[in-house]
Amino acid sequence: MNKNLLFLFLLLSGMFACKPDKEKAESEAKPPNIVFIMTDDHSYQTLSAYDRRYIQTPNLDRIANEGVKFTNSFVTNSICGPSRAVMLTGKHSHVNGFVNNSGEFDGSQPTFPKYLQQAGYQTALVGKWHLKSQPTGFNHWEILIGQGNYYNTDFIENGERNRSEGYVTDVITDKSLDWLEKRDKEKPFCLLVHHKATHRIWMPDTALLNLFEGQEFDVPESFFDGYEGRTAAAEQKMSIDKDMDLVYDLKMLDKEGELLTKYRKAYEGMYGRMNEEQKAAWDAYYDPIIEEFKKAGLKGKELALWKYQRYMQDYLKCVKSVDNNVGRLLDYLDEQGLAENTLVVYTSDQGFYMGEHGWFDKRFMYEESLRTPLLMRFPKGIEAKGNQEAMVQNLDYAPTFLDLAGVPVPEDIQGASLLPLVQGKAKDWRKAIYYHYYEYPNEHMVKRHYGIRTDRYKLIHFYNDIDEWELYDLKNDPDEMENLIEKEGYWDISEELKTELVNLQSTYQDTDKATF
Ligand code: SGN
Ligand code: CA
Repeated sequence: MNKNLLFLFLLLSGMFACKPDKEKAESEAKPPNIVFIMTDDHSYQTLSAYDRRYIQTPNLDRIANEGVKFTNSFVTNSICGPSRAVMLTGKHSHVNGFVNNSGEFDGSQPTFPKYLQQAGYQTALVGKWHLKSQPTGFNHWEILIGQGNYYNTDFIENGERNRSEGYVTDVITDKSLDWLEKRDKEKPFCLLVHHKATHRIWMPDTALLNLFEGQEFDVPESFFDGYEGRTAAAEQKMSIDKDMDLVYDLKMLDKEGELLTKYRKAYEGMYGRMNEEQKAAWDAYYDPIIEEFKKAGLKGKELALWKYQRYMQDYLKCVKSVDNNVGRLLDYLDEQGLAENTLVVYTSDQGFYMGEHGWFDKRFMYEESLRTPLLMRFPKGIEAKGNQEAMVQNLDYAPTFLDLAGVPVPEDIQGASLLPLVQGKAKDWRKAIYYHYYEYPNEHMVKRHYGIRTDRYKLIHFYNDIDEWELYDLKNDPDEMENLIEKEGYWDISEELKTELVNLQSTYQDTDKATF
């Protein structure tokens, strides 16, 4: 070996020899990173760490197995923009001002990304935003326009509009990985990966179209609910049977143009975004189903059940893409030696109905949409694993992130850090949660309501153009089929809950319900 080569060899081997130690020392000294993955409308029923009936999600389950699964995780207002605003601010909708999807988020208010920035974090947001105003508090952002599209969607990147070819769940992950690669590696980071999936109209990746071939999914017991004693439930417009559009939601775009449904045109627009290759794969899968469907001439209950099966097929394939892509992110963290010093969070902006009560969509304070999946894998140093049963809300994410980063949680934040809870150090924890939904009259026609949930009971007041109370015993009636409000023997319980509800409204300063 000549002298120069020997020198180079020694230099390189020296670099490689000391790199792991250097990285180790750095990661020990650095505040933990945060990867906050959120999907849109992903139900806990379709995440196998919670429910194994419909799909296996091994990558999401990995977060649960290596971390904490929150078994009683709820939102405060089950709708997209408002849920996101609650997460960003740690404050209820009436406080952060974004009460329904028609609003515009006041981006001048404090949010957890801003506090983290001030503490030296690099912050980034990739994917769905849905808050109308431009994101604030991020060093980098690339957001979908409104709901975005499943195929070849447009993004706004730091103000500029660009189209990205491909399937949206893959693209959002690619962009997230890209940012992780390019970030300033000297600083801790907080990355928000916010997927469009599994939002309506549940367009699967063409690569996964043949998944679940021939599979029949179990129909929920409450699928043919008659809504007795529940006026608001009876008057919604989110029924699989009556409101799910054959062409738009279920992709029955027949070439003959005979299925002239209300939203056929809208679907044509979405289908039209696909390139020739994507369309060919799409048609190869759906065309035979369309043909068979037209021949079958289904009606009544048979048709409703057929719609349910088609809905599940499409939705679950979207879930599968999410799971695969979460796997890519977790692998990247492993490969880069980042896993140990990173909090990984997986959640959805709310839950969703998979045919329970005959529905799709969300909004109601009933369990399927009040709940949301929540999995957290904590960085080294925080020994937290297994199931956490205390009632937590999306209100708690902001203070948890701040607490983890060593930032004092501001007094006006209404949620609480989950760190003491998961470490078994919480002195006392909430015994009841508060909920308030405002988006009425609007799509799906779910009436305005607010309510309280304890570990056993739920009391809801529907108001605005209706004045009705509902009471459920979640232990004896987990499907919430029987409204007990007028039933003998429940008077004391409902009075106690009403008092507690008023207390919560005063604690959270939600006393003026007529404002919005
Ligand atoms: C869209 C959907 C609705 C959905 C809302 C809110 N219709 O308007 O079905 O309830 O979003 O969803 S669609 O025809 O545009 O798909 S949210 O998750 O963004 O709040
Ligand atoms: Ca949503």
